[in-house]
Amino acid sequence: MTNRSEELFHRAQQKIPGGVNSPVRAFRGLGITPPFITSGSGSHIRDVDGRDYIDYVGSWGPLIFGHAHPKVLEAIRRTLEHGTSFGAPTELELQMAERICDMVPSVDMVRMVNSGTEAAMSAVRLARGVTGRDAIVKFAGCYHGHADSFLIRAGSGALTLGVPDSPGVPHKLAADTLIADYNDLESVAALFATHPQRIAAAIVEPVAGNMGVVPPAPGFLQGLRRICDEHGSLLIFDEVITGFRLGRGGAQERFGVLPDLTVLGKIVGGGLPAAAYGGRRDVMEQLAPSGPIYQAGTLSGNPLAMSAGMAQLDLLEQDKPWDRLEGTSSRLESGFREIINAMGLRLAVNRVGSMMTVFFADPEVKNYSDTARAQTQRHAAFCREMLQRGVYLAPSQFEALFISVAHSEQDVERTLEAAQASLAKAFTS
Ligand code: KE4
Repeated sequence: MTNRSEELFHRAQQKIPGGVNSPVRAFRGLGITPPFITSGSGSHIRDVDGRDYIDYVGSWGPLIFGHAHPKVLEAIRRTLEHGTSFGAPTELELQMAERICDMVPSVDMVRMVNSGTEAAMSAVRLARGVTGRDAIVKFAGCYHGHADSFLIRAGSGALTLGVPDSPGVPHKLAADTLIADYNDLESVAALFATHPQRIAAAIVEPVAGNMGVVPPAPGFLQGLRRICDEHGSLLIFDEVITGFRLGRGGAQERFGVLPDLTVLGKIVGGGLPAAAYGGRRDVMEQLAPSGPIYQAGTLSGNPLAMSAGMAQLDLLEQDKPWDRLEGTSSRLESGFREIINAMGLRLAVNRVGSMMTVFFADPEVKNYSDTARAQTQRHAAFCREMLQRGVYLAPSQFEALFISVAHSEQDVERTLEAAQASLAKAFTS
């Protein structure tokens, strides 16, 4: 039986590479046609064939209050009445800047851009410009978007596609990206010792989300801070996922480590294209037009995106939902652990706040090499079974699932029922 998603996907592949505008959406890891989605409401999405799913992708993290929150939609509608974009300063983007600086502990000044990639790329250029150094340190399995300097053993889609180094990245540029191992301070110290005075910055996901969720080991982030200080390098936290999700001030507040620059995205745009980078005033003021380091963007600070993002940040400030998110997320985690133990399976469940991954690997996954042992085919079978049962998970072992304020106890119980049956199928077929 062909369904409408299959028809649309067949057509899409004629006009869009792989039929998608971002690789992971193609469900290559699952080997099935991706459902084409027509609508979302709260914790649910609906596909073109009318099937309903409990959604744990949430547009890959932005929708911490779920789909189509009335206050977000209303904010966009209100702004829409006056136009869509001016390419000029607006009070809305000033309000967003003031709010980000108020919420994120290390951010004194901030610049809006349109994607996490653009924010991370710009933060790295700023670090290089300020320090006069070319090299950066990133971590195997961490993903900071698709800018050339990052697609070296990247996480997320690149990891899933098994393409650790993307064609098209100039080898000369790749040579300035030094790869360390997450949670391994010795590997970081060794790079700094080998490349004295060359490293502009270390960029890290303070909680890794793109190799699946891998929490920072105790002292890891503090160690990065110390090493960067010792070598006159900047520390960049990529909080595109963790910002505003792990608490009002994100991972830097939760773990008590202040970076020099912070990259933000996803939640800050409320589901519209917006991202940001910010940090120390003395560094940020080096950006044009106040300084010599150039970065620009036609739609940076777009009024509609600012309205959606501010509406979601307002909801966070009013509802302060992080304890509630912790309750829902810990129930999901403990439910998975109970099922896994009852079935005698050796799977790992990694969770920090409302970001979680069930690894089809040994019971402990603490770094990139641990994730590489995951049984991706069994994970894929599990996700296919969950989809059949109306639960929409990231179609890759190397992604996080996101719990939103909209996920109900009923959603969690239904998810756990589906997981019990899906795990049984994945481990018997
Ligand atoms: P975007 O350019 O996709 O807006 O952001 C890049 C980015 C930067 N930093 C972190 C920590 C990120 O997780 C991301 C993007 N995340 C992926 C999913 N893990 C986006 C999904 C996709 O590529 O379609």
